[in-house]
Amino acid sequence: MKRVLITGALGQIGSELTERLRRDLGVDSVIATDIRKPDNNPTVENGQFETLDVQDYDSFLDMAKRYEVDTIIHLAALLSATAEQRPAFAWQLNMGGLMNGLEVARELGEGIKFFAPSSIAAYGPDAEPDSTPQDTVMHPTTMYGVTKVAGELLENYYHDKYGVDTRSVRFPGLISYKVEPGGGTTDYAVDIFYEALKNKSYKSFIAEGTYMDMMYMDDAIDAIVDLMNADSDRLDHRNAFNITAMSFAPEEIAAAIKKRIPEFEMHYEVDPVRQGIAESWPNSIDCHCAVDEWNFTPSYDLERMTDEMLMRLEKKFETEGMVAK
Ligand code: VAH
Repeated sequence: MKRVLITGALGQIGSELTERLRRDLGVDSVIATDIRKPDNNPTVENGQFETLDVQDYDSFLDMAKRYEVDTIIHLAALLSATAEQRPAFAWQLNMGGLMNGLEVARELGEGIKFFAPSSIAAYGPDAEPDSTPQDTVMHPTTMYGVTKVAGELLENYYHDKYGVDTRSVRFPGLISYKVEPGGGTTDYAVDIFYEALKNKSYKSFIAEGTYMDMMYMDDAIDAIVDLMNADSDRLDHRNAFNITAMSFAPEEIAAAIKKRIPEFEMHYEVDPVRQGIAESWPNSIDCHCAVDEWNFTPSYDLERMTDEMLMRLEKKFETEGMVAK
């Protein structure tokens, strides 16, 4: 990767990936884009930033050519819960944006690297729920999951037919402190930290006993960079590799927080829509292909992540003047 265009750069993943690539490649080698250009935002202020609607193919192609990029990292998409509320728009944005990105990569010529994330949401309720295999039935029952399976197939098509160097991972739920996620089913595992510090209690919209794969954001960013730098010839499952760092249920992350904040109380007010989405996903996935093909090695487990999140959020609250009770 020498010059990278990132879409959805203001999002939970995009903001941290932009910061990392600016550090690794240099500020002038990263073009961060998103649909809007907010004031006082580090992703906008700390390097090259342009507004881009990924549904506008001509603007997408013009920007990629103008900056002479060799890599496109396409993150602009709706997440699971929002997509379930607006399925038609989710298909239009998630698939229209992805198609435009792949067409831009094809137009730029052979060997352009292209990353767009898939998700554990690509699986459905008829897949083996525990240690779900890399290669198995993919019958998602959410619009988000349908766009993820279709996206994997599209990325493989553009690799096989046009030589676009497409690569992807099936992300689990991602936990971070810098930019809050929006519209996801796994967002409870981020919200709980904010509420634990602000109110010493949390009302979970996901029920006890609901296991989902999760990962701390530092491991997710490392995974994207490692995959994009991996030897292309080793990549059999390029779209898309299962990756995960841990699997837990709400009561387990609550217990980890309670060990550090004894007065913390966990309550439940289950959201049937997001609970239904969560129940259609695996409890845990098998990621040996990522380990074998590009040495995937996460470093945060539940305990280490809990320490990190509480420490980082306490500092964030202090600098932003938020009250941690
Ligand atoms: C979501 N955070 O909840 C995303 C992710 C595996 C979950 O795709 O929609």
